Amino acid sequence: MKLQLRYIMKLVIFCGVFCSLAGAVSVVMGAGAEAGRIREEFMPPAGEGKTWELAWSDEFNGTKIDMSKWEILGDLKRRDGYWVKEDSYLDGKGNLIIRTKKDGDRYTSGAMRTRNRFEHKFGYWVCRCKFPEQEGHWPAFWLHIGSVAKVGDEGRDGTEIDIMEKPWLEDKITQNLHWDGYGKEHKHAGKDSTIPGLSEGFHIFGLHWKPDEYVFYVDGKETWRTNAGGVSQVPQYMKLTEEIGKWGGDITKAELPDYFVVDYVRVYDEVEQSETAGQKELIRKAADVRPSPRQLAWQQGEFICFIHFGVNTFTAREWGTGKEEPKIFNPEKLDTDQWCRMMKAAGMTQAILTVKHHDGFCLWQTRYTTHSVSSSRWRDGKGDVLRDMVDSCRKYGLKVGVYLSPADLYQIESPDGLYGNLSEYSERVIPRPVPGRPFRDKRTFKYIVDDYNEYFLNQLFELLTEYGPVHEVWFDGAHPKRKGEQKYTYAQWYEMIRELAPEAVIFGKGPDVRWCGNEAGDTRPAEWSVIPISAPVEKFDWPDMTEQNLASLDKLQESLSRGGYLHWYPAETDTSIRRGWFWRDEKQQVKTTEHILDIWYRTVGGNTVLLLNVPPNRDGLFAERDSRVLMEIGRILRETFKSNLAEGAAATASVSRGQGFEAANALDGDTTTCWMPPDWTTQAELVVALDGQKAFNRVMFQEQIRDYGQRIAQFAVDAYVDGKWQQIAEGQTVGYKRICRTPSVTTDKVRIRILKSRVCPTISSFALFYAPPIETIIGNRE
Ligand code: FUL
Repeated sequence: MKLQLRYIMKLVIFCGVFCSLAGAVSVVMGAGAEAGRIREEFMPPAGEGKTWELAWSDEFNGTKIDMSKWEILGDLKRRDGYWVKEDSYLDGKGNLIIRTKKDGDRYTSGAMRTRNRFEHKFGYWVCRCKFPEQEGHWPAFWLHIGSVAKVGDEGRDGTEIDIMEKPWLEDKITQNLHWDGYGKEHKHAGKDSTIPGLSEGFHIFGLHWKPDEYVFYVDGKETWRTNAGGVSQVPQYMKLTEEIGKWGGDITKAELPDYFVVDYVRVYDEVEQSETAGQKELIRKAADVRPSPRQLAWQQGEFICFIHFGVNTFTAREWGTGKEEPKIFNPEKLDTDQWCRMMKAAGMTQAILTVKHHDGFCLWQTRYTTHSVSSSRWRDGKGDVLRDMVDSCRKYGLKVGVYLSPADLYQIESPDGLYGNLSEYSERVIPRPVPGRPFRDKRTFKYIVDDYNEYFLNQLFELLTEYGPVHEVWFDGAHPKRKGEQKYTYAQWYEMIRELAPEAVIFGKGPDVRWCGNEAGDTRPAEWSVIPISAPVEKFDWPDMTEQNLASLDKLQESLSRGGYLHWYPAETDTSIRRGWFWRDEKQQVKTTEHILDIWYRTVGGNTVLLLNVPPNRDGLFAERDSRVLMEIGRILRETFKSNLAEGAAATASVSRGQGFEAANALDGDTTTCWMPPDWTTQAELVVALDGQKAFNRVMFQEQIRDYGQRIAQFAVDAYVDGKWQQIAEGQTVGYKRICRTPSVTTDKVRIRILKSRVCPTISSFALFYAPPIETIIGNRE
C-alpha cells in the first residue's frame, strides 16, 4: 500500500504540475531533467543568492532499469558473495530492488553504478530507501571514482564517499570517507549514527558536497559535517550496492531473499537564483500591478478613525432592530470638535462616521426618510451629526468618510419600508427631487433600479454632494436580516461614487480597499496588496477575504491558471478601542494604550491602514478613558517618531541599477525616489552608515509602490555590533511601510538584507527611531 501510494505521488510530482506546498522546498528542474517541478521533503540551505536545481535523478519508474543512467554490475565475485545482474531490477511500482539471495551454494546480490554515465561534483546527493531485514549483507549508497586509488593530494583528487552503509540490523548507519587508495597509504574518516526507527520503513540519506566541506544528512537532520581529506574536487559517480560479508553478520543465518528497496536517487546543483520563463512572467505581472492615486492617498493616511454612533449608543445594542424610537437619540453635549481634537492628538488623519448603521437610523438630514436625526429630540430635530463632523474635520484638517450600511432594518421592518419590497426595476432619476429641498449640485443619474436601490443611491447622492469631499465610502458586508431577496446594484453605486467623489476609495464590498479579515486587530506576516480575483474588477463581487495566505505566488498562479486577474487591493484593519463597536456604558472594556500601540505597529507598520473605532458616548463625546488612550498613543508616537536617527547617514548597496536608483535615494526623504537593483536581482543588501553611534529600537522602511508595485517577500535587518553583523529583525512583506520593533541597539551601521523579492526590490525610504520605554504609560489597564 505504502509503495503504491508513493508511486502515485511520484507520478504526481512528475506530471509537471506547478506545485509547491507551504513549508516544502520546491526546486527548479534543470535542462535534461524531467519537466515540471519537484518537491523534496528537505533541502539543505543553498548558499547566498543560490537555489537548487535538479541535475540528475532516477525515480525508478517503469519496469526496466534505465541503462543510459546505470551500469548494472555482474557477474563478478565480491567479498563473500557475487554481484549478479539479475539481482538489480525494478519492481514496477516505482522502486529499484537490490536483492540478496542464495543461488545454489553461492550468495548473490545486486550492484549498480553511474560510471561514465553520470559523473559529477558538488551538490546535494540524495537517496530514499528502505533497508533489508536480514543479516550477513549490507546496503550502501556511495560515491566513487578511479582516482581514489591515487596516493597524494589527499582526497582532493578523489574520495570514496559513503553517504550510507548499514552493516547492522539495529537503527544504526555509518558514513565514511576513504582516500589515498586502499593500501598502506589508505586514510579514512567516518561517523556512526544511531537513529531510532531507522531500520523500519523508508529513510532519506543525503550529502551536501560543497567545495570545502561535506555535510551528511539523514531524514533532513545533519549527522556529520567534515572536510576530512581536503574534500574531493573531481567528478564522481554513484553506487547503489548490496555486499555480502562478515561486517554485516552471518549470511548463513539470513532468511533469503532479502531486499534493499530504493525509491529514488536525485542530485541537485546549487545554481544562481533565477526563475523559469513562466514564473518570471507571473512575477512581472504581479509587480506591474500598482495602486490608483486614490488608493495611494488612502494608504498614506495610515491611521484613521471609525465612529460608530447612532440609536445603538442609546440602547446599548451592537445591532439595532430597526424599530427604535428616533426620539431616543439625544446627544445633548455633542461636540465634534472634541472628537477631532482627540483624533488629531492620536495622530489620525480621517474620520469615518456610521451615517447609517444596520438599524437604518440616519445621522444626517436626509430627504428620503424621517427615520433620522430629524425625528429625534436632539436640537429639536434640527441637528445633523454628519454636518457637525464634516465642519469640525475641515477645521482640524481631517478627511471624511461615510459608512452607509446596505443592510437596513428600518426599511425591512416598517410597513412601507423599501428594502425587499419586491418593487419593479424601472428607470429612475437620481436624485429624486423633493419639494422644498433643492440640490445645489445639478448632476443627475438615470438608473434602472428598484425602490431600495433608488433610496440608497439618493442617499449616496446627498452624502457625496452635500458633505464632500468624501474620501472613503464604507460598505459593510454584514446582514442581521434580509428580506425579499433584495439585491444591491453595486455597479451603479460605484459608478456614482466615482463621478461624485473621485477621490473616495470604496471599502469592503467594493474595489479599492479590502477588509483585513478580522475585527481583533490581527495582522498577517505577509500582507500583499496584489490580490488574485476570479473575475474582472467590473464583474467581481468582493467577498470577504479572510485567509492567511491570500496572495503568495502560488495563489496568484492558481488564480491566473483558472482565468483570474490580479488587482491592487490593500487591506484596512478595523478594530474598536472598546469591546463592541458602539459605546455602551463605562463598564465597557477599553483597550490599553499598549494594546493599541501594538496593533498600530503591526498594521501601519505592516502594510495596512489602521481604522480604529472610537464610539462617542450618549453625551456625544469621546469618553474620558478613550480620550486618554488616544492622547497617550499620540504622545508616544510623536515622541518616537520625532527624530529620525538615520538623518545624516550614507547608504551603499550591494548592487544598484544605476543612475536614478542609487542607494542614497532611500535616505533622501522623497518616497518617490528609490534604491533599486537590476531586474531579477532578488537578493540584495542596503547598508546604512549612520552619522555616529546611534541607539534605536525601531527600523522603518518603505517600498516605492507608486511606480513599482509591491515586491519584497522576505528580509532581515542587521546591526553591526561588536565587530560583526547581528540580525535584529526579520519579516516577509514590506509594501507601503514596514516598521520593525527591535531590541534597543547602539551601532553606527545598519543593514537591510533583501532575501526574496519579486523582480527586484525597491526601497524608497529608510529611517531609525527610538521608542521610549513603555513603562512611561499611565493609561488604562484592560
Ligand atoms: C460589521 C458590522 O456588523 C458591525 O456592527 C460594525 O459596523 C463593523 C465595523 O462591521 O460588519
